[in-house]
Amino acid sequence: MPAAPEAARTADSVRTAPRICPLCEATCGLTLTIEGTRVTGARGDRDDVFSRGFICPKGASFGTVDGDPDRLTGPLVRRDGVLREATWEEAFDAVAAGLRGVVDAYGPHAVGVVLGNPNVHTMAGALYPPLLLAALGTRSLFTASTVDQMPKHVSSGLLFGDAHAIPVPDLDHTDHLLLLGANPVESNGSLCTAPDFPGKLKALRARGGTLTVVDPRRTRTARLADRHLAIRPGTDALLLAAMAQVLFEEKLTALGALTDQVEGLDELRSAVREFTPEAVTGACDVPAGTIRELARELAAAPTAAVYGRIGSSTVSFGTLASWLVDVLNILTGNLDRPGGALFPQSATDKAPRPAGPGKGFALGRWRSRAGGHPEAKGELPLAALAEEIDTPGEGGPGALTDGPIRAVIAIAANPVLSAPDGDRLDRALESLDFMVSVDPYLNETSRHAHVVLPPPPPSRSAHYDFAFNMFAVRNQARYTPAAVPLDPGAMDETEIHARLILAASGMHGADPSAVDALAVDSTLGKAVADPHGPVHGRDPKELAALLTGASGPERRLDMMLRLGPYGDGFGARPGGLGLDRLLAHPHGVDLGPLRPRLPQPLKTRSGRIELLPAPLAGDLPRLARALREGREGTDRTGGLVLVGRRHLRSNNSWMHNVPALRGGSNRCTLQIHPADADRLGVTDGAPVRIKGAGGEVEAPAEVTASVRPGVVSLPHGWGHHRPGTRLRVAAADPGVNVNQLLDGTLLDPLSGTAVLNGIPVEVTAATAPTITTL
Ligand SMILES: Nc1nc2c(c(=O)[nH]1)N[C@H]1C(S)=C(S)[C@@H](COP(=O)(O)OP(=O)(O)OC[C@H]3O[C@@H](n4cnc5c(=O)[nH]c(N)nc54)[C@H](O)[C@@H]3O)O[C@H]1N2
Ligand SMILES: Nc1nc2c(c(=O)[nH]1)N[C@H]1C(S)=C(S)[C@@H](COP(=O)(O)OP(=O)(O)OC[C@H]3O[C@@H](n4cnc5c(=O)[nH]c(N)nc54)[C@H](O)[C@@H]3O)O[C@H]1N2
Ligand code: SF4
Ligand SMILES: [Mo]
Repeated sequence: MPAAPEAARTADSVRTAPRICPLCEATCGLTLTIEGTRVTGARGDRDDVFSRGFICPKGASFGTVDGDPDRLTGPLVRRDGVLREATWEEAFDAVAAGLRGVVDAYGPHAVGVVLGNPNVHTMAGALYPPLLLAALGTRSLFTASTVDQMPKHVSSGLLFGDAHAIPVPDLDHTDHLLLLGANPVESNGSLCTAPDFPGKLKALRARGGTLTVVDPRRTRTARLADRHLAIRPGTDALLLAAMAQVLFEEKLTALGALTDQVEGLDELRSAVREFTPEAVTGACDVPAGTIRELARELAAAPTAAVYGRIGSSTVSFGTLASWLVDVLNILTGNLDRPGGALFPQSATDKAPRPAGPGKGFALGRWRSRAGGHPEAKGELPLAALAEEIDTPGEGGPGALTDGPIRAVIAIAANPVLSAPDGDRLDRALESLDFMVSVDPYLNETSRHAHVVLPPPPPSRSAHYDFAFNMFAVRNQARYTPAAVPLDPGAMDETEIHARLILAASGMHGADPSAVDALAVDSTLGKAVADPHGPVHGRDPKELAALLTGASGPERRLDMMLRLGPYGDGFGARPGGLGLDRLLAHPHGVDLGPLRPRLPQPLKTRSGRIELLPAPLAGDLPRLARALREGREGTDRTGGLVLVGRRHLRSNNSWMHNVPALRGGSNRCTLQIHPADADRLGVTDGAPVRIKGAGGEVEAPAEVTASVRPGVVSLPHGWGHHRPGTRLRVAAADPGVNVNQLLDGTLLDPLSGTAVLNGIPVEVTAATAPTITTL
């Protein structure tokens, strides 16, 4: 566990400290200015081996995000229906009793674990949740992945046998980038960790490369491109399938080094035969000739990469689209080659095994109780959380059996805003026997908790990017210790997680360092038994004694680095990586550009890339049917279709409380094309009512030609009007919750991911509130 807090420094001492930014996936190195214990400034760290000084407006506001006065400084426990300040001991007593009561009465699956996005931005979120799930023995796991990237995990699982083997575009070297449903100029990129993504796109064009952006909105990224295709929402899978069809038809496939590593090429050729450009052009609203050109250019480019994100993922055919992205990379020989799409090798990955057949990837090993949704990667759809709580009864065959979920552990998760139908979830959470939130804010979700356990602000936490280094465009490793000591009475988030695990496993009150010790024992035990690993046959106790680090999490990081692909192997590979090296290099250790790695990452049963896995082949007829019936987006039949958007100065549901990041174009408006606005009698700035299957919301219209006709756009993460929160700034201009328009039933069937883009809505002009002049 973390060392005891150092004595607070004197208020007048001004110093700087490095801190990797946790506010988006770009993981920029920052230099914080610290006055006393307050972060008063942040600038890009020019010496950072990866980000080289880049910073965005969010990173520059690190100090105000960190020092938000609405952050909770100590735990809250519900007494007589009211959340009141309590000691950590009281809080964990309440957690232990609350969880125990539900597990004893209803069984482990009656405890739902909900993991939100910031878990991938904290060390705690990477190191402890798997242990929590094991301690509870629950399979009721819901995460932000099923409102985000689960389609990519499923497609990678099926293609490569490993749900985490996700190829990333080689941004620094590619000659040709086809980008679908992503707006990295605002989002700074996702499943492609690249500080200064916009600069990399500009550099690509400056070196003579080409950029094509496919997006129903003319985004800031689209404006940087050589070509922007304003596709009809929800139809990317059709576009990509047609490109694959053209590659086959025009004999443009050139698998190169991949030729002997794939199976199913002929089957794939027949599977996409019907998706000709001429067949899909009407649905996609992209000319057939353009689709052919896209395919030919992809084939002709010296190197090229296809990359798709949110807008091609959280849609009806998200898994098919995610798969087809890699299919195109494979068919053009661009997978696993420099300038194409490569598999990063992160320093905390397991040391590479010899290539060969693996266990493969299974889907639907169990099902959710109420909805019968198949699990994907061990998770159930976040969109189904509400029904798992509020629907009584037993599950069907293969379903979890413990009856409704009666307790929820929500860690860094605000599903009332980020998942479909927040009103229903709101009621469901309120009905629970027990709920605990690990969250710095009392917000739309944590207000339902019986216990709120607040982590300290990011300046008080050490940081290592376990998750994002797996998707980074350059291999590197960086660690920043806490920049400011813990405040009196605060608890490190790693310790909060460890104590939660103890409470969940009936060991409440034990020393939390026992959790790290158990994790170390288990990992080292496996490592010494592994004949291919660097420590085979050694004594785990001897290895544990060699670990360095001032805290349990540091020792675990040291262990993972030393066992990893660049590690010192506990002496087996002198000069290799360990925590010491990272501490000695506060700006990071560069591990070089992405390099070809196949066949080593493959874990399919065949040991090859399985181009047309059965679940995907089984989903293609659904795509064909939608094409025939014109169901892939209703704007073909005259209705409006809703898509989302992100703003550079936002972050999902939790950054609207920072004054410096608000205002300007960062507003919760409904973007609508002038032609649609005219037709509906909607004027710029006037309120409109938007109606979807799950409910209605009202927002000001923003009439703009940047959305294509037939499409409207609302951002997510807004709707801060609910009582009982402590978000004083956000509540003053709450915006509306776009996810209230959804009823939670629209899912990509293979991945259980909510359809958040391309959903039919009705828009009407709302009567403006009467303005009375006094
Ligand atoms: N309509 C629509 N809905 C969407 C999306 C969309 O594009 N459109 N995007 C989806 C996507 S991609 C995602 S990832 C989800 C995100 O949605 P969530 O998973 O809910 O994540 P956030 O809203 O980022 O933050 C969740 C909570 O984490 C807390 N938090 C912040 N920092 C920390 C920390 O250091 N520790 C802890 N313990 N908690 C912290 C915040 O206070 C907040 O309550 O939203 C999804 N919802
Ligand atoms: N500033 C900021 N940065 C963020 C976040 C944030 O909230 N704010 N969130 C972070 C998170 S959790 C994530 S997952 C990433 C996401 O990062 P991105 O994937 O870049 O997400 P968005 O910026 O929402 O861009 C998605 C784009 O898809 C388009 N789109 C919608 N429907 C379709 C469609 O059917 N087809 C196509 N081709 N395009 C479509 C939308 O118009 C939008 O421009 O961003 C991360 N970074
Ligand atoms: S781009 Fe992302 S990681 Fe970099 S400074 Fe901005 S918010 Fe932080
Ligand atoms: Mo996300």
